[in-house]
Amino acid sequence: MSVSWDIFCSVVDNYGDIGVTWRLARQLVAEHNQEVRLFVDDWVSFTRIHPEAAPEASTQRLLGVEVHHWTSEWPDILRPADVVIEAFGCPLPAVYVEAMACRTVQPLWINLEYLSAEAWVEDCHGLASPQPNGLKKFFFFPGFTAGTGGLLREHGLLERRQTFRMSTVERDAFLVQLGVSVRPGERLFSLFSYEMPSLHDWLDELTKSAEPVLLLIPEGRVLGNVARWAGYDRLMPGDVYHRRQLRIHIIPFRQQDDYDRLLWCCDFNAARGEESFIRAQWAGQPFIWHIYPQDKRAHMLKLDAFLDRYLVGLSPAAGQATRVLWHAWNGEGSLGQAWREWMPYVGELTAHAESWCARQAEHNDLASALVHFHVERLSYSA
Ligand code: TRH
Repeated sequence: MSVSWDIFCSVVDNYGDIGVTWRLARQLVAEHNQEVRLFVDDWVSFTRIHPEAAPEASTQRLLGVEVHHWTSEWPDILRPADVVIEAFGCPLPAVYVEAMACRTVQPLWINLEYLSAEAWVEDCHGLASPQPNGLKKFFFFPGFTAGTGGLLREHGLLERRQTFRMSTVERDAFLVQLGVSVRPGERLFSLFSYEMPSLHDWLDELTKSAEPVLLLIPEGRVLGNVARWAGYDRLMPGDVYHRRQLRIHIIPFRQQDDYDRLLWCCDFNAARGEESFIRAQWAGQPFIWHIYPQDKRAHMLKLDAFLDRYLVGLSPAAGQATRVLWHAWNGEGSLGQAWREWMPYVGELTAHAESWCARQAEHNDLASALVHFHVERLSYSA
């Protein structure tokens, strides 16, 4: 049975909001045969992660998803779908909410929440909040345990990753497309982060690495820090910089599936926010997280909540070195020293990253969990 879904995305900043909703929309169509409309208020961000979108269009069908540019002029002819998702609590248009309440069969209204590894998430996942118009809004939390909605993971993702990794032809062709040439013996790292005042400490350490490192950096907010370290005014895609054991190559921002391939090419990935953080986990290689900063250091609680889960199974020394490194990466502690002290454990972390990935893949994925949630609600109301 094909069910209709409306997903609303208001871009707060950066690419995480649209990154999550676009991936979810695609997956609902491709794997669950659902009819999906995605309403996004920031077309520029959308075209960055999906450059095939026409720059000026207000509505387009892309990979089976009907994508609408959501502006303040809401076309009130649109009938609400069977399932309505407000991503990250974005307020829906008032006329749309009125129309939801008027439907004969009430739509399932879901607030898709931000990702957190904190324990309280399991208690709140799936809770209903009665609304003044008689509808109920359900809170749906992604997460890392069976008691949450799980993580976005496409069917066959890990198998595709494995095939890609085994094929030097595919990998080399992809890197050529990026304009990157790898020298013999180079380890590949990727860096996607926010501004990082202490980045120079890490770059200094990389110049002294035992093996040569090629650091691939998609254009974005961290480039200012890299440019200052390298002694340039600015850096652009295509720029290459070399100092001792470290080569840096700035690459263009690519569509989402290419970002996955980039992660799969690398021995170490630095990710950020929410979406790239999850994708780095599916890459099954050691990674680090630049968490989205919040007031009163609230993000550090979230960071530690994730680490409390992630570090289970590592030796105490590797776990401690990883925690110290992740804190330093997020501005707390000396990054150079933390990197030096973490490096001896890289082998252990490599094996651990793959087993974490396999354990996470045992949980239901987020899109399937949402479809299942809808089916369950239908059977309650039948
Ligand atoms: O961009 P982010 O920092 O996004 C967010 C937002 O700031 C949001 O408001 C905040 O709440 C959230 O973080 C926690 O990081 P994120 O979540 O990793 O999203 C980046 C997206 O960009 C992700 O879908 C991957 C994609 N991407 C590409 O498609 N191509 C690229 O080349 C790169 C580097 C990323």
